[in-house]
Amino acid sequence: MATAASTQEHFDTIVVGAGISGLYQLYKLRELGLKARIYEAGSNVGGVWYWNRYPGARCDSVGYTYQYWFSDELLSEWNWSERFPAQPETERYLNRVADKFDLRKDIVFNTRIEGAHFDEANGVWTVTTADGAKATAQFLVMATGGLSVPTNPTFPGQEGFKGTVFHTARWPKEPINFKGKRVGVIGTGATGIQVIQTIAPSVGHMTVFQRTPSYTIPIRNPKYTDQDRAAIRERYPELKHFVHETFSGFDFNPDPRSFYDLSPEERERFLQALWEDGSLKFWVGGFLEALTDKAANDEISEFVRKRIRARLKNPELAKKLTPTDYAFGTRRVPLENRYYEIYEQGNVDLVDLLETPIIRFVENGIETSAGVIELDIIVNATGFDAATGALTRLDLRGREGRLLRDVWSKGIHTWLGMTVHGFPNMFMTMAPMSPAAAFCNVPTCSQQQVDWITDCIKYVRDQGKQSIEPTADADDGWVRHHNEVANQTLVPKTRSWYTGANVEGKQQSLIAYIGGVGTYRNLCNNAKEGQYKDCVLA
Ligand code: N01
Repeated sequence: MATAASTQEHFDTIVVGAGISGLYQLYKLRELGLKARIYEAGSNVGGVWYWNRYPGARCDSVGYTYQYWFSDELLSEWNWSERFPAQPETERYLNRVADKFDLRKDIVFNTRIEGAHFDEANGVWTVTTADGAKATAQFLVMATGGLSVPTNPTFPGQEGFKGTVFHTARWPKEPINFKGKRVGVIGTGATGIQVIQTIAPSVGHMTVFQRTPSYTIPIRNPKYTDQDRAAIRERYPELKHFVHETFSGFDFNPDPRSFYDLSPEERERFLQALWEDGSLKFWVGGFLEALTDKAANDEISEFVRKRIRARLKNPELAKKLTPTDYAFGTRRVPLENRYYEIYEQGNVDLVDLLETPIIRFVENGIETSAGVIELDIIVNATGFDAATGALTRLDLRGREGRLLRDVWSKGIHTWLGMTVHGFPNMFMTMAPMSPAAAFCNVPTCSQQQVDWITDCIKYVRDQGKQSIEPTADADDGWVRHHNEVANQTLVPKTRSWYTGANVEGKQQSLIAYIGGVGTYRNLCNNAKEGQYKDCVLA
């Protein structure tokens, strides 16, 4: 492992973050023969899989599409145990990658980067760690993750609560004993649902504080046998290309037929088959009109609502847990496992915050407009300042000392979601205005972006140039295209982290490019083949 004492060094490239993108980026930079260093705030690799170790954390992507494709040896060695691997397995996988490719020797752990400044005179980036150490590099890759800055609710009286508060994205490594405890969970998104359904059977009593119910899909998660794995491996040579050509980075595409090509009965049968797949295929592998056409979406939303209601005996509960005021698929659709049944098992209460809002935290619990609910533990499953958060909280300054936070406060702009005008030689993964920020199976887009960034760095060096930066027109053009595509869909009409609505004061715009992973990749490839004509090389 690299040590903090050597941080005064100069590197060809500094990478911030040792998650899925950062690890692969380091591997690719080494292939180019560059001197590279990763700085990572955590004590180990894994990024989102290192931080989000809450009970029930599980990948909603099928495991064999949620992996690296660059090494046939790795592909042949790693055995996924089930269709949707739980957090420990994915974390083990990323550790295995770090060990196998000897990546740790160029990673400094337990080191948070607080700022990065571009020195125009010398054409270098200087990064500063939380303890004031500095290092310089020609290129900077912000592999800081799209979902790495947790958002905590700010209710009055929080500091006075005498129990324990956890955020799911900062979960301790030691197991928590919930036995006999009164537990409150705030939030019913993908994370809340996983944690609720997992710990509800073992807590004394649980109170779920729900503001918005989710549309969900029941997960189908068989364990794999050797035979299953052998069959899946046979598909790897094809899959490693195909995932990049799809709409959302999985191993399927939306159906080529229009919703209206089928009769209502045929549609019902088609949707039922997708439903029984027990995966996100129901969301992004059905009719594309689900995301663009209100009437089609209404029918699909009702299909899901009917199945949620049917799971609950208590009509009042069914009403509260069934979303009715937004369109299916315009917020992230969680997979669930016996989520609805836990509300009828006897020790779980649902508080609908639209009816009885939280007034404040008190010493012994949470006070809503209906009175105090006594709690020992509060779990905030309240989400993230997505895509922009990890970048705007830093003192990240480009040319003329311009702070990215200020630049984006007037409107987020990027070129291809990977670079920003005014920030030469700075690249980003999982950042705004690329599918990777929300509408992509993360490893697919992460690898595509890292490959593109690596090629771009190589091009600059091969040309004997020092820096590359998109023009202001390039950013403007990408923003226009991004918005045009976004506005053809129903997604911006719903408030969620996809639109920045979950963070006070955040720019309200669709955070991720929704034109499709394959389309995006083609646009990125065109930029490369066109020799980055939308950029200034100096
Ligand atoms: O966060 P969220 P998440 N008072 O923002 C509620 C990925 N993921 O951590 O919707 C009361 O979706 C909030 O209510 P509302 C996945 O991409 C992946 O669940 O704002 N409630 C909502 O219910 C996902 O989309 C996997 O009305 C408050 C919840 O908290 C993303 O992570 C697993 C509140 C936040 O939901 C984020 O999911 C899990 C307040 N003040 C997650 N503030 C895998 O596949 C917030 N809420 C591995």
